[in-house]
Amino acid sequence: MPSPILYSYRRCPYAMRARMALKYCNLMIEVREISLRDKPAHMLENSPKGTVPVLVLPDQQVLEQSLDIMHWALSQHDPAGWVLAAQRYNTQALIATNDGPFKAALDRYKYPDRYPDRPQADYRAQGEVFLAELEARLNQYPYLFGPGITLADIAIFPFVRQFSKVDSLWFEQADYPKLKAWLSTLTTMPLFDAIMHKYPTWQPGQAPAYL
Ligand SMILES: N[C@@H](CCC(=O)N[C@@H](CS)C(=O)NCC(=O)O)C(=O)O
Repeated sequence: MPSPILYSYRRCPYAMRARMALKYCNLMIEVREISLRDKPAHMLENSPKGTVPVLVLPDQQVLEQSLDIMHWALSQHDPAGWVLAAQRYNTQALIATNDGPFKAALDRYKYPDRYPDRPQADYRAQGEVFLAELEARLNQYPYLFGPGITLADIAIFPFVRQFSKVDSLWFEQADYPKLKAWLSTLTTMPLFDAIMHKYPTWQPGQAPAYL
């Protein structure tokens, strides 16, 4: 049986969360690293909206939202119970805040030239509303919804990581001790290291590379 095919972009936080779940569930997944400026025809045929990640299953079903890919992966195999834990809590609202207002602030903070209406520090302050919410949660437990990782931690940390890297000197001195410890735990997991492997940009006809 052929493997599912993942169109991915290494530095995209949506693709990172999908790769984390796919690697964790331990299936053979073909990874096709793309260039955002030159998207493969096969990817666009399957998902004309042109964002990554996209997962094409052997039965031709196409999953084109990172959260759908995570849920599909965890429905295949979820050894540490990321979904079960997530189902007990209202993780959806926190993920929606991440993907909505926090992501909007992150884009503006990261690319202030594209959003000249306000100074960069205002965008950072907008993002900090979410960081403070996470810090308050992490004051109670090491992960966002308790003592163990849930899908929400994996869905959110790539975006916080990106925020932390916009101005790492600022982040280092910022007063979010629990958030920093959480981010450090997640980014030093062997799983994260594995999904950040560098693949050359995929070309049609190339021998498959696997996650
Ligand atoms: N809602 C989508 C968002 C994915 C997304 O926006 N990915 C960005 C890269 S981080 C992308 O592919 N943008 C298209 C482009 O830049 O051409 C998901 O969750 O998968």
